[in-house]
Amino acid sequence: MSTEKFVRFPEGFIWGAATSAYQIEGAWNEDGKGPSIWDTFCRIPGKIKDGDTGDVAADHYHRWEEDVGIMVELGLKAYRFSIAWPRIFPEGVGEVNQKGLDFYNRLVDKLLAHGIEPFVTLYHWDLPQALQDKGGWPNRDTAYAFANYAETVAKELGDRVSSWITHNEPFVAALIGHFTGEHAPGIQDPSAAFATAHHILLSHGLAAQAIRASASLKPKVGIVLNLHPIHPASPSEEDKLAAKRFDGLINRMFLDPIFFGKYPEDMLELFGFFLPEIRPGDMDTISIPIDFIGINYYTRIVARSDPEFPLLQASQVYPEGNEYSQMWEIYPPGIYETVIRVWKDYNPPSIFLTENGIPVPDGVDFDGRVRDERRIRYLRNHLLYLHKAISEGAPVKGYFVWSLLDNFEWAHGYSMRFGLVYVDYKTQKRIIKDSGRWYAKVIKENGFALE
Ligand code: GCO
Repeated sequence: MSTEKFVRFPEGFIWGAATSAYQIEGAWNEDGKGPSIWDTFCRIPGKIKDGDTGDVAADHYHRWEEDVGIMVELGLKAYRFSIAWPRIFPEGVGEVNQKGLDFYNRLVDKLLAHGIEPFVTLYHWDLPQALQDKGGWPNRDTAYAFANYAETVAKELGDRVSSWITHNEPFVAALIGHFTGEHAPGIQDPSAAFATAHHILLSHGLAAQAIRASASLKPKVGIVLNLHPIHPASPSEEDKLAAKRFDGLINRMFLDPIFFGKYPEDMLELFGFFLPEIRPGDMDTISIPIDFIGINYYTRIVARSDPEFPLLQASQVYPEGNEYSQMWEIYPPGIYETVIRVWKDYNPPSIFLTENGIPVPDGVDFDGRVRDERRIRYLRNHLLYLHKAISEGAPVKGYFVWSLLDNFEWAHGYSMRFGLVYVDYKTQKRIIKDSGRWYAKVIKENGFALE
């Protein structure tokens, strides 16, 4: 008799993988595409490791058919990808570039032909440079330009696509793009960062309205946030306050306006003066009911009081003895903590885990295989905790691995590999890693056996 326990997911659970346009497409100036802020940023010396750019990336713009073939081989039920705004509107607004739309038309048709559900992200950080030249996200007009772009895409794809994500990780676009400056457009100004946060949130609400008004298939609209459990480094009151502040800035600053139509009081006290003008109606637009929330979960944050640290007077610590990847602490219970918290505090109609994954310095073995056992362990342990949240009732409908392919990891360039599929950047050859084979089996069996 087998004593094996099987971790079974709910019937119809949506197993997917995710990518984003700038990280995989390449073809940065083909078929009428305009430059994005990432095209510009990558050309500033010192911004990206080894001077890498997304000019070619994983060449997905040319290899998309092969890539869909790989998705079929893995048995994916869904594929989350983003649309490059500057392919559709090279100038951000104005004339539509039909060739750009056609690329995504072909991709969507092919996915559907194979029964793979497209989850479309409208903004994964590649703002048209032309809009940056007019002030970018700190300029309120960008929110209306985004709604116009969302409407155009929803009219074109909305007869076949039903799952729409307005934004990916507004916290990162706002704070890392405009406060730390490690991401495009590389600005270091707290007012620009909070103006970006507010205008992105506003544009989310405007885009949700535009999608619902223009798509012919009944759309499901959501937004993707990067969320972290925040733990105090010690039980001291100071460190608890530090954790509360981190939680405020990273989590509540985005969750509260979306679900409650207001910014958290403690954050307004700390940063209120950095916010731009909030016009009557803005908070209602931002809190328009959504169909799902997307959670990107990678790691937790351990916080301690740190008077030297700008904005928060709190900083992150990395406790010794814990397990780390090339980028972050590995903390599988955090996926459970995050899902339960979002469910209990915000009660969304449904939840998708829209990203989860790990960078591993993968290499190809002599026999052509990529044995990324560490990634398998990471995914398996996180899925175990996700399963626990689901079995307690959390309405999690699907899970997407970040990422389908190794790709351009922003300021880290090509030095971080997140893929289920290895990409040899010299030849663009793809190899399904052991984790990809493992994930295919999980999808097929709708779960996995616990050894
Ligand atoms: C993000 C982005 C991805 C990253 C991934 C790994 O969540 O930051 O959506 O583009 O590549 O998270 O850092």
